[in-house]
Amino acid sequence: MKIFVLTGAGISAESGISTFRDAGGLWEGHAIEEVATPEGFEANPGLVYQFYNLRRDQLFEVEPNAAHRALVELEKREGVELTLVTQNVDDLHERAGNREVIHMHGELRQAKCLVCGKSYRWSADLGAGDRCENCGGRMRPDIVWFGEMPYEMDLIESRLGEADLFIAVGTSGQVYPAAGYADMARRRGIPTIEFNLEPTDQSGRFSESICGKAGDTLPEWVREFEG
Ligand code: BJW
Ligand code: ZN
Repeated sequence: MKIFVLTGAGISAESGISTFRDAGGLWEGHAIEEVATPEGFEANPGLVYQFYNLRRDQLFEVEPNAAHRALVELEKREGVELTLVTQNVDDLHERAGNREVIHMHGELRQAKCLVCGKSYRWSADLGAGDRCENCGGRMRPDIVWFGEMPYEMDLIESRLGEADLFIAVGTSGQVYPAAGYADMARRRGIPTIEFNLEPTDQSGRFSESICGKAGDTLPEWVREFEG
């Protein structure tokens, strides 16, 4: 069975990483649009570097949780072909042990050249003084900001087009194109399951909504899943 899983910030919440649209959606008084748009970066690069440096540092303090581990168990299950697409920029799916993780919104542990686009593994702080080894250009966080094209769109849509089951975990369904995937799956007539703390505005798009902490509900569902 081909299972397509889309994860969002809610799957990492129990590891201690904040979600985006709680607490008023602000980071130290700044709206997400100020720190997650090309215009925001141009206007105040120092603030944006700081935002992502702090979040990169945080990766060293957090661990994958039971929901991440449940997706590893699902990937290993006989007869299951898992496509794991995450909107998250943390590395908790990899650290839990999933084989293939598609980061459609980029990765905190990567930095990208503003000139030639080459992407590098980056674990130190990133700043205006850092330069690309390939062309000498300035560097930015390798994160997909609003108005930019998410990564691996063709691969994602082709996997979605052949899936037998669609699962969304811990995402509010407010950011496109990811927010459209449940509808695309439903139009194909496959079952769609949402795991979220609470019913979302998007719950109507799913054939089943399982409410509760993903760290509780997802392991239980995986244990009972028979393919
Ligand atoms: C739990 C839990 C627990 C908590 N257990 N659950 C108007 C209409 C349609 C589209 C647009 C529009 N205007 C603009 C657009 C496009 C725009 C968009 O969608 N905007 C909307 C806000 C309207 N999208 C884009 O710009 C995207 N690009 C694009 O469309 O390109 C096409 C194009 C390009 C160029 C020209 C022409 C076309 C790019 C989107 C990039 C998103 N980037 C961000 C920030 C970067 C990453 C970072 O800094 O970390 O990615 S935004 C932010 O939101 C982040 C996330 O990946 C993303 C999704 O959020 P997510 O994961 O759903 O988190 P939350 O916080 O919203 O929800 C958490 C959920 O978990 C909640 O429901 C909780 O209840 C739940 N929960 N604890 C289970 N324990
Ligand atoms: Zn370069």
